Amino acid sequence: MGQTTRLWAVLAGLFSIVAAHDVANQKVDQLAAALKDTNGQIETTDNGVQVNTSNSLRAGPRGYNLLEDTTVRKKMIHFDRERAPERVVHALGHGAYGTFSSYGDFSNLTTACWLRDGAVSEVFTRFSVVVASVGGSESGRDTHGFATKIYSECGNQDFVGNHLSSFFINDGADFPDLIHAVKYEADKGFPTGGTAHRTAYDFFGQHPEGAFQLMNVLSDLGIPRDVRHISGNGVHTFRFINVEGKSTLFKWFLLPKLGHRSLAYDEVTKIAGKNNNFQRVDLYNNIAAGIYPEWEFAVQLFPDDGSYMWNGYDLLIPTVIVPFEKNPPVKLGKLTLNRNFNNFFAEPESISFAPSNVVDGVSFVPDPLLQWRLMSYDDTATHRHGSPNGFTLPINRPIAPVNNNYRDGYMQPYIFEGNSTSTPNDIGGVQEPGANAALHYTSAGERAGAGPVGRYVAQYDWFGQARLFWNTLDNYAQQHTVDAYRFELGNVGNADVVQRYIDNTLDKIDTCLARRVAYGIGATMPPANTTASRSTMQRRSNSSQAEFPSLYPLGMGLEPNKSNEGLQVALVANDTLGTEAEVQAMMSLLSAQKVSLTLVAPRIGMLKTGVTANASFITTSDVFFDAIFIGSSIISNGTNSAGLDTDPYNFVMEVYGHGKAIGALGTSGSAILNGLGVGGEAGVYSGSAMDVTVGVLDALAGPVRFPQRFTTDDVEAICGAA
Ligand code: HDE
Repeated sequence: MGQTTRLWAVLAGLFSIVAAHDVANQKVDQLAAALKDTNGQIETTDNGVQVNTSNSLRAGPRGYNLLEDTTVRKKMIHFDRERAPERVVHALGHGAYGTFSSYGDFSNLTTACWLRDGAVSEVFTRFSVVVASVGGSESGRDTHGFATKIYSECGNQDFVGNHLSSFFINDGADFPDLIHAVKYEADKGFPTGGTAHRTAYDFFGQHPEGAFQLMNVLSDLGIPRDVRHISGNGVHTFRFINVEGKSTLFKWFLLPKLGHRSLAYDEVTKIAGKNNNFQRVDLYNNIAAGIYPEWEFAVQLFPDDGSYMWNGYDLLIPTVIVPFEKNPPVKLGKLTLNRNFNNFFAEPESISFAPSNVVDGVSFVPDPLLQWRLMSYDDTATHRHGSPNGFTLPINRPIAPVNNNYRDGYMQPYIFEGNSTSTPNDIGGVQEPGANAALHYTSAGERAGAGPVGRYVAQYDWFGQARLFWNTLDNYAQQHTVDAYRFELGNVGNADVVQRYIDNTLDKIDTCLARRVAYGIGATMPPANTTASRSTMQRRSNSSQAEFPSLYPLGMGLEPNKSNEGLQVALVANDTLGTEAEVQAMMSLLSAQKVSLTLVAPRIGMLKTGVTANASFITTSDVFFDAIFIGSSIISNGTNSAGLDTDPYNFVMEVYGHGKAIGALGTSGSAILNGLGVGGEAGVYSGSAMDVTVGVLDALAGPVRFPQRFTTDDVEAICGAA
């Protein structure tokens, strides 16, 4: 290669990096152009005439409204149609903007431009829950959606995943049935936000392939603290294609740099009542405070030999997961969420994701669940927007040029020039891309598509996969999962459906699990068969002994030294509890870790101690805090044994009951803790403000919760000796 051409190549390379960077700004500029600022403007009708629309036009001060009051009528007509249909699933959601940065040049794998060296693309990510409708609680136990749209220079690339790695069904044909079964009972209209009911467990009982996923949802993974502490999972296998047409199969993940955190189930139910928007508030406020959550985009790679099998794992069955220990994911890039949206309806509500939105270099496999998704999302978006032109909305518009012969349709925003509306054409219309634009790929002999036409049901050891997860859980995590099954099945209200699920699903996974669930809800316990359960009963201390610890990222000790960024702690204070000096001492340590402190007292404002409370036991609740502190007592008022009045007492004891860290400051600290009967317990600290704050921060970064406080079953009594 000559001197000059090499120089040109380097320049071209440099230019592409510069272009990539600008790509991110291009979307920001495109969105900025769509912003409409009506603040301070004179009110007008929709035809631009300034008018008062706050008072009806009437025949005299006490007369009838006039039909010719077109102003208010138009206002009313628009208002009556402001609600667009909510999503049929994942209706309850929120999101934020950010960037996707590639960690290097991955053109060996794919021609996708968002994985080029130095490529930075703007993104929008929407988080959601599957079952609840708009207005429900985001913290509810459910599968959480994690959908990201990358506005790359070669087109929009959507990754529409969930926070859990598997799914409930293998064939999209069953999806409407799944959703009908988990949503409210048609003849009652309830429950509207969960699966603890008859039709759901009748369905789950018929679909053992979903047993692993359901157990994930019923473990503490199903009740994440917030969306900054969940991972994204593509579930399906996808295909990378590089410029030579080489196909490599992959499963994608978004791994949270902050690690995983969950709530306690009792907290979930209380947060649902006290602030059903807890998760969107957490994301919004953290981004507003400059605390930007990040995830690493990682892929498990599988050679494409045309069989869609890898080491015995069937890559065409979406419910089958490949443990990270077997195929460690490779990190290719980073997602950072760093900008809140301007308008909820125009952005998180109107965005339309579709797994079919891929750029050249990314493609699909013949997975019957994925295949139906390639149809459904575009279809439902057209319904939701009441128009096939939803892709022209600012939030859905790519930065890459869109030129095609889509014409007309409701709310078509463009005035297309010229008369050519077909391709191919020789009259100067839209031209076909060159032959090599077609997405050709070679895989070592595509065999999966071969065989007689028919309706097939995938076969796999469903119960084995669920047992693998059950055996990964430590005994506290198992207890929480047993309690969740008891809550769900205990509310089904149909003994046959319950017993069938226990006998035909849980007993096949683990007899001891089935017996414990049955025991708790008064159902018939399957006969004990200690042989099968011996392994579980022995493996009860912690999950690190498990074969695939990655299956349960909340496992004790799996994510040590987690960042505490964006967590919230409270200091319980009143006119005799808490000093300004200890508040200052705590603040220096807490702000260094970007942990926010709220001072909670019987009233908001300046207390006799000189401390200013910014919340009260009425305006907030202990369930919103990850740990709490009790201010040092400047006098002991002896109002009750612990020296705490009812509200602070309940506040502290509920935190204790949820297994969270508690710190009592100053010399009075240990007396107050002993008074509460929790002195010396794990996760309970007393001493100087500095020492206690360090202790609590280490607890938040380490064990986070102290499950030793929770009651657990007498497993041997229920399941027989180990
Ligand atoms: Fe969805 N799914 N889904 N889904 N899904 C929708 O599209 C569908 C599935 C997921 O924040 C809908 O725009 C079918 C798996 C997320 O806007 C709809 C099947 C996974 C979101 C739809 C599945 C998902 C949706 C409803 C089985 C995890 C929210 C509104 C064949 C990998 C996206 C909409 C957002 C939304 C259909 C299965 C994730 C109806 C037919 C598996 C995160 O099109």
